[in-house]
Amino acid sequence: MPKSAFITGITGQDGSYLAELLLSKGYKVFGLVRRSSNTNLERISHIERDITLLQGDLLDQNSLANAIRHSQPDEIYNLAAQSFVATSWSQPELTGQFTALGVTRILEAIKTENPKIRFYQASSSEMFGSTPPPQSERTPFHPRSPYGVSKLYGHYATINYRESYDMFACSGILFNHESPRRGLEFVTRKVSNAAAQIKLGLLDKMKIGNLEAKRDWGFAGDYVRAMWMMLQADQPYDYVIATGISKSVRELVELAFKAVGLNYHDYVSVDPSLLRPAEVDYLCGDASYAEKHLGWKPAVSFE
Ligand code: NDP
Ligand code: GDR
Repeated sequence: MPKSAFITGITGQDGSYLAELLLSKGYKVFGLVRRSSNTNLERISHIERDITLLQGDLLDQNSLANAIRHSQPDEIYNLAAQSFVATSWSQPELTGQFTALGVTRILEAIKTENPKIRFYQASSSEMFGSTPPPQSERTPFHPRSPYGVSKLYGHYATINYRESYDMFACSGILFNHESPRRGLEFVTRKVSNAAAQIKLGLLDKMKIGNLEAKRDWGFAGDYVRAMWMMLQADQPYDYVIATGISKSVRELVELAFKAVGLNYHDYVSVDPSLLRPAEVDYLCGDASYAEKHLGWKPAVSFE
């Protein structure tokens, strides 16, 4: 029997790469999509015929239980979230509903439908917030946004269901990971897109927020491999997934503009309205535990 997997957030960046990976391993893949007046399947249109999409929403407990009953998965990957940190200040309550309570809803649905299902929760380096690097599984959390606070709730909910009900529930504490499928509002796509448009004469200038924030940026394709590896392990555990190399937003901007033969100083200006109420200044992960226990290593570098 081929294994089957159910992915929430399948229409997002990570969901699309994970679905591809699982299909390549012979899985039957189910994905949760929420109803919208416009289709939103660009990232999975190339594999749409190979997967089964089920309607539901992290805000609706019943729809989650129905989707699990229908798909009978061996593994569930909870990737759905309000994932844009900046928006979490303007929509803090909704962010909590999706990103925090959504995790409890899906854990409850698993507990009721089949507690033997293996569960992956998409935790985040944003949970470390202001705690200085290097950040590992043993680093204390201090989130700095409603998003980070919500992710921390989901993280501890996952640990709590593992400890209370003996469920195979893991969290991957993933540092930033990017790709050509990244949403345009995130800084890597915003910058690479603007550099390309300016080069082509389609845009004059780019406004940016904090140039000094430092992030540990990896490639989404490498990171979904880690998610899958966590659910194949003998025991459930939580793992930091990162490259161990941190760069500033300024270095990212410089590199992107240089790649198209431009000097960023001529095109980029800081717009104070893009600064966040509280910033996460410096993230750099230590993924040595994942390397030792899962054999995971990133293949794609920042450059
Ligand atoms: P995206 O923003 O690209 O995708 C988010 C997904 O969640 C989309 O499919 C979206 O659906 C879905 N979604 C949002 N709200 C709901 C809801 N109420 N019900 C059902 N589905 C919903 O995120 P990424 O792929 O980048 O990230 C995946 C997960 O990993 C997220 O939980 C994110 O917070 C977390 N994470 C991401 C990191 C990164 O660097 N990318 C790092 C660490 C953690 P729709 O298409 O309808 O909007
Ligand atoms: P982040 O990603 O908040 O780390 O969350 P984002 O790309 O939005 O920001 C990274 C850093 O760049 C700074 N920045 C800007 N960011 C955006 N989006 N737009 C700008 O114009 C800009 N200027 C400077 C930010 O202040 C920040 O310091 C991502 C998401 O994928 C989360 O879901 C995930 O949990 C974390 O990564 C790990």
